[in-house]
Amino acid sequence: MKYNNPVIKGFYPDPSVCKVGDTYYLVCSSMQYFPGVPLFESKDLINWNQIGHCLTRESQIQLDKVNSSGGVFAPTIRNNNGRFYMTTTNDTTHQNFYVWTDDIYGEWSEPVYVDQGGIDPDLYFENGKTFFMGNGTDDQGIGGIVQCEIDIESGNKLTSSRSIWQGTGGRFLEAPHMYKINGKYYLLAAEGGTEFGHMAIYARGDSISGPFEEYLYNPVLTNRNLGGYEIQAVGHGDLIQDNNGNWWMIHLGFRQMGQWLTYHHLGREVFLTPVTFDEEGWFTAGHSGTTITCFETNRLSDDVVQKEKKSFTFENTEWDKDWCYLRLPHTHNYILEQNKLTLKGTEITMDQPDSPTFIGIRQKDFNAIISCDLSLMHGEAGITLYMDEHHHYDLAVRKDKNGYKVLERLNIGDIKSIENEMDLGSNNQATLIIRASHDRYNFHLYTDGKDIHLGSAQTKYLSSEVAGGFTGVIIGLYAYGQGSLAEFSKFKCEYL
Ligand code: 6LW
Repeated sequence: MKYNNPVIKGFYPDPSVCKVGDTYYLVCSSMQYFPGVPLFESKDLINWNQIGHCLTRESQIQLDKVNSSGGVFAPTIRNNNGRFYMTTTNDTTHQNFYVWTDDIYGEWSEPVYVDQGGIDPDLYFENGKTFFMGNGTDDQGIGGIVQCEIDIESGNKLTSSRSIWQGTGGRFLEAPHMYKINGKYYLLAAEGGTEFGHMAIYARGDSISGPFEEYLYNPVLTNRNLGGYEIQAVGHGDLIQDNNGNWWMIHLGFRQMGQWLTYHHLGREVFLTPVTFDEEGWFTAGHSGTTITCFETNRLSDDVVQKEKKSFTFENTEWDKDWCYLRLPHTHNYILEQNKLTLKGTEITMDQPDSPTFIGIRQKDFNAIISCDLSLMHGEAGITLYMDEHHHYDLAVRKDKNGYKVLERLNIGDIKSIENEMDLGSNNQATLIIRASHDRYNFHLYTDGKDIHLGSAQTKYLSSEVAGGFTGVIIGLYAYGQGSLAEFSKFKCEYL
């Protein structure tokens, strides 16, 4: 059968995967968004269903006023003796911690902190021992992949932190994961940075603490030399073995906007690449060490069909799974109903690293029609295409002393400009429509039976290459201004 990459589209970076019985579980990082760490399950590695989040309570994650692309960094999910563990970093507070649950559909524990610095923590369980590993600097000040043994009940370190591998010399050695396969310890990691130079590398050894022998042909997986190719930045992966004994890598990558448009605005996404071991126990990945859009494989049974949800509405999404808030939401400003959303604005704007009244769903593909009916009582409300506080495009209705108007506002770095506006008179209702393509957003208003084109803006100014950071565009519904009140209905995001 054939399957297409990415297997999870939109801003779902830094994936980690584990398998229990015949079910796979996957987590991603979530930065400044709440709830933190989206959690998915799958029976076949290509169809992933979001079942919740690991960090759903304020007591588990401190996101109040964290910087954009701060907060929750790369997680690892593992299962030991029936208990799930998810470990991650709050990069803003520089804390490494894990949470656990015995019920994957239920709540996760309070955080257990580990006193080892760095990012991208991994947990490895063996013979009653737990090893904690990340990238950073060890107790002697030596950088690299750093490991210690911990007490899994308390998170206390049982040994000092020791640097066990320095990688292959590429910049930003990160994302380490440990596996024991046929008696050898494999250490998988990433180098090159999470941008166009990204790659996956590995080494193996006879002891969990090294020394490790590097794979001769590293990087084992990278698209860094594929100029003009849609899929870029592959790296940061986790290995998983399927029911038939085949190995795969779940890893991040992104889709650039166009052949010669080296920008990406949909965030880092989840890819699946086959991995093959040779007789000596070294493995290769993908199509000659690259990840491609369509893999033809006999590893998945022919009756597995890759499904893709193309239409997202209030009615067919769940507020606590598909939608997210910025940082620490003021929940009393949101009334979430099955087919309606009511928002109350505050003085907090979307231009601040704070928690404006905002609830969003990831943009998952280039071509889309996003529409929503809006009824505004006071203030301002609308749809925003949100990358960060300095990079967002807003299509809004605003009330001022002369009545209501609809406006298109672009925020690109220090340029904040209302590009187009149109009076609605005393009409406080509008259908807002955004038509998205790979390189443009077009802003429309539907009123009095007419589709009015307000204006258009380039997608590239919302890309990571312009805005910086590690997130992707979120389609946000927002209200702004003390006393603002708005009702949203008939939301639809349809991918073409
Ligand atoms: C993450 C690092 C990375 O911690 O991006 O792709 C960082 N790799 O490993 C932020 O998501």
